[in-house]
Amino acid sequence: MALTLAQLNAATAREALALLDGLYEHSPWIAERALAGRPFASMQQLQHALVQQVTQAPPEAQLALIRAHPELAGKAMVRRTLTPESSNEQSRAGLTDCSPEEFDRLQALNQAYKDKFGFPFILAVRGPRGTGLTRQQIIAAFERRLHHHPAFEKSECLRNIHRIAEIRLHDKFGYTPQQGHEVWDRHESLARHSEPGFRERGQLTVTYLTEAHRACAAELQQRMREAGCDEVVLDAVGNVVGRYHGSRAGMPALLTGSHYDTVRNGGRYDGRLGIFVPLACVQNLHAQGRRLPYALEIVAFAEEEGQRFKATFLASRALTGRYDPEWLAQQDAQGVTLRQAMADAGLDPAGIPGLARDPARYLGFVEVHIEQGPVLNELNLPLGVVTSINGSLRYQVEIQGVACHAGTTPMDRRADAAAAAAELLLYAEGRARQDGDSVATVGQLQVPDGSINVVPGRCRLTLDLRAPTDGQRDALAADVLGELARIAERRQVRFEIEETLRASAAPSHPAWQARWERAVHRLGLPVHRMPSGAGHDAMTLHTIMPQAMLFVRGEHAGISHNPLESTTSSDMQLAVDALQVLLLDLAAETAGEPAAPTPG
Ligand code: HGY
Ligand code: MN
Ligand code: MN
Repeated sequence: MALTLAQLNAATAREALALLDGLYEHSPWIAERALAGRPFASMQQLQHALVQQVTQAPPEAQLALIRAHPELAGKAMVRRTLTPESSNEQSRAGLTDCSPEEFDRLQALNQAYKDKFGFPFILAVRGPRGTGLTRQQIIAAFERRLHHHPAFEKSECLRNIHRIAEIRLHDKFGYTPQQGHEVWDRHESLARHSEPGFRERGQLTVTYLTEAHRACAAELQQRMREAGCDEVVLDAVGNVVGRYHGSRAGMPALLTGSHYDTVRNGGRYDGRLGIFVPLACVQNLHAQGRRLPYALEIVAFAEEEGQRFKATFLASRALTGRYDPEWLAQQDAQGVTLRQAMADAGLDPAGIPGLARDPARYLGFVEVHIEQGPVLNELNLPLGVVTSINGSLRYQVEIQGVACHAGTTPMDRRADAAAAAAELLLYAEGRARQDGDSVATVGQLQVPDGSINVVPGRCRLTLDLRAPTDGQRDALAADVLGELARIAERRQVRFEIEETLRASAAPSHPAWQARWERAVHRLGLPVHRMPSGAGHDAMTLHTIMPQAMLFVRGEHAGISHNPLESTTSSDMQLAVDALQVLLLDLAAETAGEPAAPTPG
């Protein structure tokens, strides 16, 4: 019989503790202390209370908790002395069916891990989808984490312990994050489309208007129709736009969405989560035959990452009327122009001006996105509310020195383009550090046609400079570009520089930020407000309409632009729930009903 919140809140302390038995391996003290916070308004609130007990516990108690766990495929499994929960989890992950090689590998990893860290390796083997990791994935995680710093690894073990407890709590409440599972699965399906050279290696790369990109567009159109969108179109720049009509004709619509292109060898959730979460909300409304008073327009933006062509955010800029026709002449690495790529994809640039949205016809823009950073992961919070998106500047630089013999040219006679670039890189790194919250990155650095025995005559590099305000961003850029000139003078090299992106910092609109805060609060979760270091389509829409974003926790310290990018179907479900609350609250507001109070 599934546990209910009412039952848990009404039980005696002893009964309640028994109802939560086994959540944390051999560690009832956590539930016992958390239960002092009853009554709980939601399972998420209970879960956060449990997490807080561990977070606030002294280090030795945290270590004891970790050490209370069995090894994976370890002695306890062999002797069948695992707790019922661990036995269930390890058997579901196939750890009871290891091949001799796998079993030996796991024993060796267990030993090496314990020798290095002094506690057992903890992994939520039910995985981010809750259905279980494969043995290969478990061994790969084991091998990867063996290289971590001890302090980080201890935190990673605690995060996995909380994930194990979360799944066990779901089991006790008979709770299934069903839409979270479906959203998770849709990411897996869309990730099947990847470009040659990456696909064969199991890597995800989808850049603007490639065949893989067009396959994604086709799948997204199908997903939008399946969800119940009344209109689905592929627009002139390749955006997939789904519209779920409202009940009040002529009322401004709510715009939402995110991008479906990726960086090279990127993650599966960057951008795409902000498409599938609102689609899940449309699916709910459609299944209930329910209409919001306003239309909901979901845009799967075709290009945000600026990978194939220099132009970045070009898809959302088309919607804000800031598409620059000169971009059409830009060429990709194979010399294909953007215009040609559009023609090959059957897209007509003549249709682009018509994509500009009239802000008067929209209430605003909301975007759901993975955090792409460590904050929520470290706080053990599934959701965060964005306060502002950092402003950014991007440049392409070519430094020209003199190619000459590596063996005969004395060190004081060189105009070494790569050495100049290296000096600039280190300066930019140090200068950004000075601000504390600025960032500077040289993401691409190459010596075209270089040779091992030739002093580099040319060096190409990119600069990505960001800061919470435009003023701070511009000061950083002025110093970095000034240093480039000084380095060039000193080293007798020349340089050409092209600004390829200038995106202003985008503070969240207070009313829309408050809507997200109310939604997160309504789920019984703490409201954590935070800036976005990453750029998003929301910063483009910001130029013509109010916007605010919701962040979803990433696994693996929130790593992103990396195949390790991950989030759980449980957190995806909470993002769907939060957006659902925002949509229904907005419907009530637009119908003249008072909004719920904004949390502190
Ligand atoms: O680079 C960014 O911040 C975004 O992922 N395009
Ligand atoms: Mn990205
Ligand atoms: Mn993104």
